[in-house]
Parts: sequence; C-alpha cells; structure tokens
Amino acid sequence: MIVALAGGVGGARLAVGLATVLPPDALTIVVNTGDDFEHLGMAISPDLDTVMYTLAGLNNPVLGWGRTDETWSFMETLAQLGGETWFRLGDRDLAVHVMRTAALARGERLADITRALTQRLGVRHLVVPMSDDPVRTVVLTAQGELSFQDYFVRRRCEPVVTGFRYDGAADAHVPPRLRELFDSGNIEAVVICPSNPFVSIEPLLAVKEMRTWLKARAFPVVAVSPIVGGHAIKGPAAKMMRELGHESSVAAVARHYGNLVDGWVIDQQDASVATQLDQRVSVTDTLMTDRTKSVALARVVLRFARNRAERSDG
Ligand code: FO1
Repeated sequence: MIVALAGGVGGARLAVGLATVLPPDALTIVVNTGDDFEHLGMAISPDLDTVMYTLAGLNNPVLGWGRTDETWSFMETLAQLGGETWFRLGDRDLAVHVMRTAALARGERLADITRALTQRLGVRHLVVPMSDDPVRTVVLTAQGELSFQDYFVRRRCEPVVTGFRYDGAADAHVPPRLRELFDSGNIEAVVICPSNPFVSIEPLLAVKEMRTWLKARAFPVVAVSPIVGGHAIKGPAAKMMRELGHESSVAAVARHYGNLVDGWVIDQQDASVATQLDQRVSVTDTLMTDRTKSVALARVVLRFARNRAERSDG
C-alpha cells in the first residue's frame, strides 16, 4: 500500500496520477481537514472535496476549488437576502455540504461519509480524512488569530503570518480504517504531496498517532517539493515561508521536514539545489499542468520510493 498525504490542489493532482497508476487496493489518500469549518450551518471540508472532485473528474479547473459545470443561483439569492457571500458555494457543490452536514448530525463519522460520497461519484480509491475529530488550523498573524478560511478566503492571505496552531490535533485520533492500515504494517511507502507544508501537511502531522506512526516507520517517506524555482505553484506557501523568516526554497522546505522525509522529488528548475539536501533527491518535471504530467510525476515518485524501499530492506 502506498499512502499519500494530501492537501488541496497539489495533493489532488498527484493523487490523480497515483490513482491512474495504482489499483484501489494499493493506494490510500489521507487528506487534511484543518481547513474544515462550519459556514451557514453547513460542514465544509474543502480539501476532501477538492481531492474527491479531482479524482472524479468533476473539479473546477478555473477556480481551483468546487465543481465543474457550476451554477450560482444559491449565491445570487443569498446576496439578495443580505446573507454572507465571502465564501462562495455553488449550487452543485452545495449538495455535498448538505449531505455531509446531515450525516454528521446523525452521528456518522467523517471518514464513512467521505467514503460514501466518493463512491457515489465513482471514485474507487480510498480517500480518508486525517481524523474524524475536528482539527482547525488557526493562523497567527500581525492582525491577531484568524480561523483558516477567514485568513485564506475572506482576507485573501494578506495578513502577515507569525505562526500556526492546529486546534484539536493533540486529542484527535486517526479514523479506524487508517489505524487498521497502520497496524497491518502493510505500507510500502508514504508520499507527501506538493501541498502547503504549514496549512496542508503540518495539520495532518499534528495528529499524534500520525506522527508517532511516521517516526517509528519501516518504510520510506518521499516528498514532492511544493516550491519550484523559489515560488509556490499555487497558494501562499512561499509568502508564509518568507514571513516566518525562511527563504522560499526547496532547501528551506527540506529543513522544515527534517528527517521525517527520506527522499525528495524536486523540479528540474531546482536541480542545482540537489547537493544541498541531506536526503536522496530525484530531479524531474514536477509541474502537473495536465493529467498526463500528473501520471508521469506519479511514476517517478513511485519508482523513487520503491528504490528507497529496496535500499532500506537491504
Ligand atoms: N476559495 C476561495 O478562494 N473562495 C471561495 O469562495 C471558496 C469557496 C469554496 C467552497 C467550497 C470548497 O470546497 C472550497 C472553496 N474554496 C474557496 C477553496 C478553499 O477554501 C481553499 O482553497 C482551501 O481551503 C485551501 O486548500
């Protein structure tokens, strides 16, 4: 089993590549829920939905979130009625939030709800939240503490970041299905997708069982750099790094993860950095601008991970 740790867009794109190459019984995609929040009485799980829609081929490539073929009657009516419109929910997307909210209210677990929704949309691989328990990323900024979506969407990532907190993570447990997988020992490698280290991957690692499991590992962890040529492919990762006093570079991301990562897959633009990293490095084209490139990157990542697994076995 390959276990992929994923946030939003970058995670979803690599997940598509991995899911094209690996059968459903050989890939589990663990998704960040630190971005989740309650809005207009609904439970929203943006990263789970981005991964789900992308694997189902239903993602909105223009917005980078939400569904394709979307209509906005709900938002138009909400605006007319003076409701909150800073976070946009499309008509089709709305159905997922309504179903998830109702199922949670009935006492169902987020992992089971996600399994049901993904299966109904034709996704065969297991997409599982990092926890059934609520974990909420809080962004510490020069303007005070902000909930993640307030920082990210409402304030467009403008406030200067001074740190992060992952509320609920210390007491959160991984879903039973993931615990069973950890206990089975049947893991070939873990792949950290090119997602934001601070707000996509770190919340996941803040779940105690996840970090303990990774620390005691007998399998390699390979990561794909979210920084290419000093820039984040998408989102505020580079800005966050600079505001936290780091350079925005592959080397700084590698230092951030330290020995949690055994091997780095970096972009060809950063080839000269390879010698600066303590871990083994694979240099390739990491820009997943279409499905073919996602698949090509997934193949490189898997070959690299398997090569590392053989080395640590022998
Ligand atoms: N991102 C935005 O920038 N503006 C939005 O209005 C917005 C709505 C939205 C609705 C559902 C959903 O699943 C995601 C949505 N996102 C929106 C994206 C999302 O909040 C962030 O991109 C992620 O949390 C970061 O990974």
